[in-house]
Amino acid sequence: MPDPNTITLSDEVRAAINAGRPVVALESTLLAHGLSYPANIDLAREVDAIVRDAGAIPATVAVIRGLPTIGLDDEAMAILTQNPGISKLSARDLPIAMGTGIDGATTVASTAALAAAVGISVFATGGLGGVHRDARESFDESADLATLARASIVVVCAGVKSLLDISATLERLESLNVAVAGYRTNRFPGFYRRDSGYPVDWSLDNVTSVARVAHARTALRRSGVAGADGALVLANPLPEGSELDASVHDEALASGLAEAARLGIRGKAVTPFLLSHFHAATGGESLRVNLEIIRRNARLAAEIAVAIAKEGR
Ligand code: PSU
Ligand code: MN
Repeated sequence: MPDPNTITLSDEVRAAINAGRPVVALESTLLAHGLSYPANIDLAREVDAIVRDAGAIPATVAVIRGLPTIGLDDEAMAILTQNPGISKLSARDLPIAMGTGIDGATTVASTAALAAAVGISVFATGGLGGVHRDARESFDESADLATLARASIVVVCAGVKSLLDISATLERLESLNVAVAGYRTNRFPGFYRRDSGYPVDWSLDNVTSVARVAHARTALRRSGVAGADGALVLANPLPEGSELDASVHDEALASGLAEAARLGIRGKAVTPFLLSHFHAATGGESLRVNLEIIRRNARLAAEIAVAIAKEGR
């Protein structure tokens, strides 16, 4: 366990980790920058209950007054959800946030890095960051990818959004030795849609097999085997009937990409800009889908955390 002055754990999360009980890490950028108040706080409360119902302890990650914190109290949750100007912190931003004492929301990269460092084995999010469509010119590739190559954790997500270059993202995950499997599917999901148009090599059909894979990866890493120190990305598609309508999706995507290019949106503003464009352009339909994805991923992550704890005994 790292120095307690570097990463602050809530009493509940610390006790659960020490006892080997199931814990699920949760990302905070999707609350602070992917949704607005009060939808974000409502979702945070719902997800908390979903994870507990499934037998695990929820552990939302953020930086509060310069302290990387795992397991947020009500005050920290209020700071995170009611302050749209709060910083978005990737892994490289953590020392800056700590040194300057600010509050910030953590991305997939920084959430996975912090959670893995304290021994949490499962993390639930919505969609991963990835390679942007204009990356050949902009070099815009999310630090989520390189960080997942070094964070030993199972990441439950709904694939990546179609606003990214999905093919390039999958190729980069392969180059970086990040394991990718579908949950009960051989098609990589595209967040709002069940099938991004690209396959995944592996499908895992139940949480026990996910837990066995996670334990095998940990065993290889502990044996010093190169390439085994990264994440396992488990892509959990929406059920049939819940997807965003294909033409609504394609229209929102085209107008969002055009608008981002016209306004010259750059850097870490690109992803939040496109997400909020989607919510506006689909008249809230994408918001409904987004919430459903996060609830489902939190439930599956909790079931996996329970299975990992059981298999570990
Ligand atoms: N993709 C989504 N929803 C999100 C994000 C990505 O579908 O909320 C957020 C996550 O926090 C992710 C971050 O880690 O955006 C990636 O941002 P960037 O592309 O700037 O690395
Ligand atoms: Mn970027």
